[in-house]
Amino acid sequence: MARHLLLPVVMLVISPIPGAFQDSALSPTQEEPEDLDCGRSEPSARIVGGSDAQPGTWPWQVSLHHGGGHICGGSLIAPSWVLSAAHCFMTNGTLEPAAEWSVLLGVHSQDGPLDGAHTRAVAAIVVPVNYSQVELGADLALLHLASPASLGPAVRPVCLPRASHRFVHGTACWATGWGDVQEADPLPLPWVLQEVELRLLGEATCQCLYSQPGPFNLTLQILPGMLCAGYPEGRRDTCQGDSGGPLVCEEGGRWFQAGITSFGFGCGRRNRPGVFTAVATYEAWIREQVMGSEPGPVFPTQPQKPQSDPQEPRENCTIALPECGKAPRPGAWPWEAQVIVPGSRPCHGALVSESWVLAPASCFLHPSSSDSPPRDLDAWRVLLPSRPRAERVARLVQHENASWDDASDLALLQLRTPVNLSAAPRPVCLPHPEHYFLPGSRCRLARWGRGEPALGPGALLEAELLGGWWCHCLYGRQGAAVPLPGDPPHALCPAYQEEEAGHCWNDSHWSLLCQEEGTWFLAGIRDFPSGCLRPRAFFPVQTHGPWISHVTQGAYLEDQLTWDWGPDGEETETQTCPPHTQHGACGLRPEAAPVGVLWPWLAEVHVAGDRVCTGILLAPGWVLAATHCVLRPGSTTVPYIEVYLGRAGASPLPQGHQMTSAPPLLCQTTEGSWVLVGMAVQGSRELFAAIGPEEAWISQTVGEAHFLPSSGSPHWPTGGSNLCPPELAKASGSPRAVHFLLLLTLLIQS
Ligand code: 4AZ
Repeated sequence: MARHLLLPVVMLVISPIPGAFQDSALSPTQEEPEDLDCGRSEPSARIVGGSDAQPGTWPWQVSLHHGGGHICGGSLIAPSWVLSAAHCFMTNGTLEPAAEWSVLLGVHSQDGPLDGAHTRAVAAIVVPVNYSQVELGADLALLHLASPASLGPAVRPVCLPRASHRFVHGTACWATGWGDVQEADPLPLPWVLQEVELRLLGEATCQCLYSQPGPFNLTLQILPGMLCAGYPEGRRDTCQGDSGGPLVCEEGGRWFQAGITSFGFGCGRRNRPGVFTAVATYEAWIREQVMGSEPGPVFPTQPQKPQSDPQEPRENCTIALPECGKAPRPGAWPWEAQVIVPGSRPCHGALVSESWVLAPASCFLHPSSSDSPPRDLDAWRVLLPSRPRAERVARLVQHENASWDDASDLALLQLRTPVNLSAAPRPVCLPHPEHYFLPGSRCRLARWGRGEPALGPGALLEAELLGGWWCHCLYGRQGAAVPLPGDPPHALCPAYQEEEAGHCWNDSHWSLLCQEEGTWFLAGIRDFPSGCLRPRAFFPVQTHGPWISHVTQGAYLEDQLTWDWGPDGEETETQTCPPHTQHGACGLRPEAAPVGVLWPWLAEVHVAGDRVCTGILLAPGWVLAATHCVLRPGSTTVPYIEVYLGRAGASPLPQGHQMTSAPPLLCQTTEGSWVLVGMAVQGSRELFAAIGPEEAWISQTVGEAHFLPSSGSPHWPTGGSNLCPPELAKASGSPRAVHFLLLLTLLIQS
């Protein structure tokens, strides 16, 4: 991977590519004198999804060091020449000094003493003049060694293909390197060279895959001089640190270097195979650079020319679909796992790969010894859908912050025997850290952890995701910056219908599943301890994607599938959160309000079964309404009153009812909070009684009512204080009667 250093250029050559895209002057059948053998390795027996190579299998593989560490791979093509990728040596369009690089040859494990390996200094680095960035091709470089390598069983050159050489697509070839084993997951000690078998993909197939919108909705143009290798379903691939290394294919008992690891979108992602520099295309350029060097690289004639042209125009274009997150119907979750620990109730988790189940760590933490879980895993069992017998557990890995951070209350359980994935069991998809679940996404709650669910039957558990700004500000701090779409959020807020019940369940046992294009993602776990604050917020799972991938080496992290960001997606300015009360941000209006609720503090006050007037929610227990609406003229007895929250304006009033009072007057502050400034005078839609003069009375009666400071908000009429009704949005709540106390005022009497 290119590093970001800007260094002076010393002894570097940039050279043109003569006839880069055409055949060389040598005819393909013409045999050259071969004073050097190539492409032979000891018969024997990361790269993503690879395994340890045997020493001596890939004797041309070299490691390029800079600043004391491995940066890129390369291949020995002649005693004094190494082939690699241009992007390894370029920073901001400038080549780095050759003197800063060294080449390690004959190395297997890069840990400890490098037995049998030797190092060479680099005399010069040559890069094609037309190289600018990896996506535009010509990503190759030649390193001239200061002194020739000592050839032996562990150090031998690879054969190079002529421009006329045809590699048949579908051929199984091998990529090698010391690169990351997954995105952002370095090869662990002892840094043994990794190998992975990759299939060559025809240009049309590769272009078809890269034309599918992928991460960030991007597509890529595959250019002449590039070749692709891998699988539509991903999972086996090269990754950062493998760049510059070889992709080799065996023909007639010798290994030919078909490609140089160049780039890709991420590593091992679906429909995003690795992109390599097609070495054959650059035969002439390579010959030109090494001219006069003896012995030079060897370009043997292709042993057996394929019968038909493998680059024929018609190739099949089969894109891979997600292998995770498919459910026959909502609620029938094929990843539902129950972990049975003797002596306690089952703990609900989710299958995330063939071998791993994700569940809350709190299920397995002993209350007495909070940080050391019991390790008698022999008796533990995992129940999975459609599996006749319970699975046994081999290992429990807790998140390092599990015991003190609710957002990290996660553990991974490894099954002793991997399960065959089919319709069931099937893993749930996990989001990458940059996933942005769109407001309005269709979600469901699913059981999570131990204990009885606080909600009723499954039908009630449908949920819709609310806007990130609104959710963040409701739970975040006043003035806190709101994460932009694509930055990991701190909370995910689904709006869903709860049972009719006066209680607020505090320690719920739910996870949040969200759907994109029919594929379910585990988006959130355990809601925030939020009392009665609505909507509820879940801890996002996406921040844990790298940890889950690292532990499981194969959990199904899936790219975002819907990208219709709408106006939110265009937002690039940092926004800050409005003022807060003890109940959350006040005066916040949900952007994508479900069921048409625009003003979450508006209440319907139903009086004695016939009249309806507008109320304003000031605090969890208090609604402000106009006296004329509530009391009959001359009467002092309070009639029977019901207050409906979360539906004002969204649903029609019951038959025979009519709204008796006009809506209140709200003004928005510069920070975005809405402030109640007036209540409509009886019979008028234009005249309002100011709230300001009643501040003392309201604040004495309703301790928790939140008043904004009267200065600094030039947006509303002066003459009164500025009352901000706390946001207690029961934004999606079912219409239901709440028998809260009414704050009945004599505020508005004509
Ligand atoms: C890199 O950053 C890199 N999956 C190399 C190869 C691939 C992606 C990234 C292909 O060097």
